[in-house]
Amino acid sequence: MTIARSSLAALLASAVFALPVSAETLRLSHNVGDTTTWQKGAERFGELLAEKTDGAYDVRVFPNAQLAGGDQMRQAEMVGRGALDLVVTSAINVTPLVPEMAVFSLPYMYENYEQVDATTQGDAVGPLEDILLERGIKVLAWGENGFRELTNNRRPVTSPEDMRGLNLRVAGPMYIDVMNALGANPQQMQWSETLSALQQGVVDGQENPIGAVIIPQQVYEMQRYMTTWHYSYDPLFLGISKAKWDSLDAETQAQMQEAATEAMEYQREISREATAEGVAFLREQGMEVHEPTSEELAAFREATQPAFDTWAERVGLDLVQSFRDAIEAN
Ligand code: X2X
Repeated sequence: MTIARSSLAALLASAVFALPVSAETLRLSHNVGDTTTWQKGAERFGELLAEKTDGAYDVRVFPNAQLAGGDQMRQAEMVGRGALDLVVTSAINVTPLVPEMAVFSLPYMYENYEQVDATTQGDAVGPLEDILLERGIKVLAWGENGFRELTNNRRPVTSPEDMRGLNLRVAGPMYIDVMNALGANPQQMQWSETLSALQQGVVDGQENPIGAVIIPQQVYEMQRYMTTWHYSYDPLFLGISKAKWDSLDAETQAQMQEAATEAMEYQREISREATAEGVAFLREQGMEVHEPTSEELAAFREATQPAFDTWAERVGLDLVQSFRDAIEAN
């Protein structure tokens, strides 16, 4: 009896010790749907973090900016003051808080992915990471929304003249100026409201990256024409609230950093793959896709130059130059 009882106690004790320490769940907010590469990158981060910390941490992903009441620009500010642990969002959404973040998306800043990587995967982003840290956001890694392409329901767009009078949904303030320079009628709107606005014809069109957003969010079901004009590039970043980061021990920080780097590398890869296969897929779905010639691209670049100049001033000419230097050194 006594023996049985003590072995039962031993059994119970070992069972208790065998249970994993209960995990701390971190909340991660992003502002597009759960079918996107943003979601997949965020989920991959959670898996890797759980793996590397032996289950001490896991991540719950909340799409569609639902933790910020659907307001995609509010997420960064919430992470900054510690109201959210983690965010995956695009640079555009941070421009109200940190105008310098518009540097990536200046019209025709980049021609290709090599130029992009020369900045986002190198030292050029250092000053931006410093500014974000001052605002309470520690950047862990850079991912990719992508080159933003135009879709609309009115007509094929092959020149700046075709843009005149198009009612376009845009994500942020810089794109208002860019679209005005092209003679379109831009309107800032949450992404969470855009799909229904397109469906109901409230706006004629929008612009977003093919692999990360247009295909997974089935924009092709509401839009007939696309122009792959690569007019603006938009990176993502995975960031953590500085307060939360500072509360972690050095080992956990290193594990989290690794998880973030690997997850955003994966996220960039799947976004680029989906984009590369995307135009053929969109044509199969019935979209009419125009891939501009270099002369046509030059016309768009020239027409958007005034918006570039205005926003280069706002961003800071030194920062713009440092990006150009990094691109050229590549
Ligand atoms: O709102 C958009 O267009 C999106 C999803 O690309 C951004 O978050 C900037």
